Amino acid sequence: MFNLQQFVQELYAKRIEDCTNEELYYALLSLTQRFSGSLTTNTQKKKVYYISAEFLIGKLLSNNMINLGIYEDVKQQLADAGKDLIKIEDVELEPSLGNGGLGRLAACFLDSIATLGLNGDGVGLNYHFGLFQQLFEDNQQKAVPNAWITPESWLKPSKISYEVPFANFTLTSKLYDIDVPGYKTATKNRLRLFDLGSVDDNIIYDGIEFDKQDIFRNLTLFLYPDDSNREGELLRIFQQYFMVSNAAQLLIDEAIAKGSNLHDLADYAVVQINDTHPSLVIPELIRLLTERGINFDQAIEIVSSMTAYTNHTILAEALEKWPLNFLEEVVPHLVPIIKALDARVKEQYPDPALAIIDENERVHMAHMDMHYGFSVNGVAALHTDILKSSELKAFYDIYPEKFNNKTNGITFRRWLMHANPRLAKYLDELLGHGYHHEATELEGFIEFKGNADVKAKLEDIKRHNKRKLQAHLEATQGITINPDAIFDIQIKRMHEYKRQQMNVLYVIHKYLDIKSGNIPTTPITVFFGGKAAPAYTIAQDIIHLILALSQVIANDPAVAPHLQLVMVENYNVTAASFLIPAADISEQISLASKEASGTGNMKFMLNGALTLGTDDGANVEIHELVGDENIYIFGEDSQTVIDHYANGDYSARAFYERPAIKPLIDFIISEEVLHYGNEERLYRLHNELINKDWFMTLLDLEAYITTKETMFKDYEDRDAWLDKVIVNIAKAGFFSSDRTIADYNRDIWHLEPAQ
Ligand code: 26Q
Repeated sequence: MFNLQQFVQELYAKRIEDCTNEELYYALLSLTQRFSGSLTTNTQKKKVYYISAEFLIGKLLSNNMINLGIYEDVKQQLADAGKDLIKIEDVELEPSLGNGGLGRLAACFLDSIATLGLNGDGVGLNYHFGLFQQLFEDNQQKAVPNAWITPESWLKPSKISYEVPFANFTLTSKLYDIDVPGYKTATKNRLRLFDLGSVDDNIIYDGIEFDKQDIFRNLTLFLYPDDSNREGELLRIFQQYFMVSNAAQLLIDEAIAKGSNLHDLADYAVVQINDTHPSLVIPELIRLLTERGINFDQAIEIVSSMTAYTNHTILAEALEKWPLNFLEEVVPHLVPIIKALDARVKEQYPDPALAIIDENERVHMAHMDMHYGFSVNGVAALHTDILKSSELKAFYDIYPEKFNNKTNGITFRRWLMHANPRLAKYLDELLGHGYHHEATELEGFIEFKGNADVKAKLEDIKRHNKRKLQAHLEATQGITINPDAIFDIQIKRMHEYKRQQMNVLYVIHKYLDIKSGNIPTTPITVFFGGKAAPAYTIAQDIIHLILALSQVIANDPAVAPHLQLVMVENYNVTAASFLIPAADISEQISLASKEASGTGNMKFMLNGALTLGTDDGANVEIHELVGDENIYIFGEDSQTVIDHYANGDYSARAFYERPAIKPLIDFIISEEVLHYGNEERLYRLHNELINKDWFMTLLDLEAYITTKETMFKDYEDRDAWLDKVIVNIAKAGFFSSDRTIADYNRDIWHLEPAQ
């Protein structure tokens, strides 16, 4: 038993009772760092370098204390002194070093790599500002800079520094490390974030605008606030090259230190390329090896045997294709290498679909990865199948052995133990601790189907979590919610393919239905949370509609007691950990074929929410695991959707004309909504839905409404509903990122675990 009182006494010469939450946060930061400092770093010969432009790690205090095995103890000792850990956690600024799923996945993976005792570091950039902070003003999103670095933080400066050559200058990097302790392991790994000393926040003006050309001062200033729409491409290339050149130099140095002669580099290092953002690591490694005396052919062979690529999307606009002349402007020394790689491909495969450099002189980063890496994986079974059968079919035809699926996962340390401690504790009581290390042991929970005591306890826990969310929203946003309502939650980046707009149309349907006298048995609260890329106009319009509509409803006394619409401000990892445990309904309603996997779906299921979703991404696997009875699936399947795109035969207008749909769409530009809204935004969205609707909202709208109504009806049968909840929790074990990482290691990395 560790004595926190004594630690605090030595630090501040006073008792816990007399400390502010801020003082206690810094005490716990220092305590946690002391504990993780005593772990040894993994030293196995071969190491995975998980290179990623994003690591959405979120706040680290509690997560690290859980992994170090001191969380319960510290929480109790604080409580004994009248202090609430939740309030202390408030002091920590969230490192939002990612946009969404891809970045959060990287963070879960680091936790699991360390937990499995594998030798593997994350490598990325030390952005001074994470994803912008979202404010709502005049019912619109406003983006402001989101600082997270404080004088005392998790970042530890290292002595490591590299020279990174660009066309007209060379930059000198500086490496910072963040410790990554595994769950109750004796070893740790690191997140290695490269920075540039000359970066300067004085170049920021007007929100998150800054001078995009001043590379010395802006290189690591901001994470790109961009989820598939982009701007400032040159800066993006500067960032990517800076990241991968540092990573490549680091891995070569570490391998040499362990005895590599570079010809055997693949015995020391394997690189996982997280989407195409780090793809320049391939030509960079080839360049560095040839500089060190290895001939070009051999360098290609070595690099090809140690690089593996993960694809996270089939959206064409998100696949990076850099103009060759941009690369010439930023990294001219890589261009001859890329051209040579392309020439070899063209010689062997004349099919233009396989080229690295296309006829418009654009460099297809994913093509380079597939030709010159040894593994290509999708992130859920359906996604990998679609890659093989359509999006990347030309590559699958020539390299079938490279393709493999790795269904995503989530770390249960953060998304169960930390976010939902009551549920975790209850599962411990019923099942023991085995599932902490082997998550599929949660299956044992199935035995408790039909058990009235267990169901009563689950109701209790959900209610407690709703109250926790209630307090959080009251404190952060001044919003009052009803903890007796059904909580229906859609939280994720704002994007048309995710179809938040379809959910809003349901809310309009429900609003009109209540007005016509159909009062729901239990009040319904629909929550949204999500940021929109600043350049993504329609996504901003959808946020605007949600905010305006929430005012229409709140100000209508006939409806407000029965229906509430809440748009959570600044949705981030911290908000997610309050929202997910409180949910009854998990909205996973993307247009089938478009959501590569989704990982929120897994978090909700684990926390006892039932999924309302399309057969898309990992929903398909959730569906298979829990069975038809325990999930609410609706809508056209992925093949039908793919055919609609191929035939160009979807007509939004034809659906709009249907009597069940027209009044819902037209309500967007009704007097009621316009009273709180902006005419330009609302008319633009209205027009988009009728005349374009690229992501086919209206195709599934009627099925969605029907299925959601069924769900609300089923909610009333508490007994049957809670049986479904039990099945969902019991089957969630498959989605532990420990399983995903074990799969990556078995099929791709082949690392030895620590002894
Ligand atoms: C690209 C070019 C220029 C600037 C930015 C970008 C960019 C940035 C972020 C492109 C894509 C992203 C993020 C993608 C992402 O989060 N994809 C999600 O990955 C999850 C983990 O695999 C999946 O679960 C989601 O389905 C997928 O949407």
